[in-house]
Amino acid sequence: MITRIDLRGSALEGGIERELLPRADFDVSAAVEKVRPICEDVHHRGDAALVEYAEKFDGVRLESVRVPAAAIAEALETLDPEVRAALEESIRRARIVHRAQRRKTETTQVVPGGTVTEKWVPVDRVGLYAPGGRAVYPSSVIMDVVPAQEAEVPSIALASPAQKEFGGLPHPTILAACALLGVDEVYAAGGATAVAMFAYGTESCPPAPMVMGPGNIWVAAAKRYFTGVIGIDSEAGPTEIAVLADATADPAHVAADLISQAEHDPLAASVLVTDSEELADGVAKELEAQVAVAKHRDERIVPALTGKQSAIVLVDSVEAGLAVVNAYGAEHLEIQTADAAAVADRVRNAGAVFVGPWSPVSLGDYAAGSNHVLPTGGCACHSSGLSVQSFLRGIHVVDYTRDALAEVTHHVVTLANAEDLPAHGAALKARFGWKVPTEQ
Ligand code: HSO
Ligand code: ZN
Repeated sequence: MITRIDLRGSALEGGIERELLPRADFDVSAAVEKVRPICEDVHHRGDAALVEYAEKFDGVRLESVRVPAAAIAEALETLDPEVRAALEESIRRARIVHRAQRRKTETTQVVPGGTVTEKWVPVDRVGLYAPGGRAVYPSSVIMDVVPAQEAEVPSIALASPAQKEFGGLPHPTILAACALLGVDEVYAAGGATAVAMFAYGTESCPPAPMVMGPGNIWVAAAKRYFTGVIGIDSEAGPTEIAVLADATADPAHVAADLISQAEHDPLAASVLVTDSEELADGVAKELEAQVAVAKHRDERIVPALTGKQSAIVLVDSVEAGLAVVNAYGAEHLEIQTADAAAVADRVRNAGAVFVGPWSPVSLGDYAAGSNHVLPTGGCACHSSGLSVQSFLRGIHVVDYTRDALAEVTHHVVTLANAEDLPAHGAALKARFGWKVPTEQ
């Protein structure tokens, strides 16, 4: 069912064209045109527009865009205790990892009397998004909120689509996760309307200078629309898993992992890169058997695995496989080879790497402590997943004494003149009787 791409015999070590590798069409640019009028409508009509769009897209009339505190508390009270325990453990582990990401203010003495301090300051406020269309992911609430909290963002708000089934509130498990995390500012808003609500602000939602979190193509398009206006994380498209495996891997486990991410979306990508034809055959066989009994088989898993974004890629060696996965830049990359840690060490492009037979992607989705909001579509070649750093600005604080400034003035004046910007040099000379101090 899954396509095979045979790259054996090609010289891959020097790199490979990314176009040769499977990938879904996810045309965010085209979607930007569609979300533009929606965003502008939210800009001009505020809450009234949000209520109308919820009615149109989610089929429910909202009583209020802001979720009442009582509804959040009630969601936690009625949460299944086992789900609560699992969410709590996921939060606990995520906190351990994200707390370790906190940045310390660093002061560097450049010359005697001249220091530059890098001060890490969280954004004043962030609007987070948790999907709630095809998928309702309370785990994404954790992955959004924990790094923002560990970054000490003073004001954290979260939006998730209104659910008809729950009277226009976001899904109760989303609300319960908010309650467990201590997030009390929650909005029933979905897709582009949620991003516009945060970007512009409405009567009930103050604007936020940053909007983060995963979402569908409309969320990605709205984020792109606001690029340069607000801070955003990297665009998250359909989920991807790549597995680099050799003959030592267990075909049943590899197949299960490929299916696990195919379960998200018909456009999800599952890619196996292997130097073992035997493993390729074993995984193909396992896929048939496991997909046959999988829950979301017809609507998501089969279209994902048979789509052009998924494939088994045959290569001559693990070395060649590394060239392929580095060119691909998967959102999630599993290394299931002999000496997996050494191979993983040589991965340069991936959203997150999962090492060896006991670190499946599903562990990272829920409870490894790592973040699951990761760059997709090859964006892992230039961007990182969500982390404490995503919510911080590093501000350089420059502090020079008179002597330290005097010592470097001639260089500044020279460079200013070389750029034909003499007023720049004059700003220093003014402090030294309009002269270059060394000439004094
Ligand atoms: N694999 C998804 C995250 C997720 N999985 C949420 C299950 N729930 C993107 O990293
Ligand atoms: Zn997942």
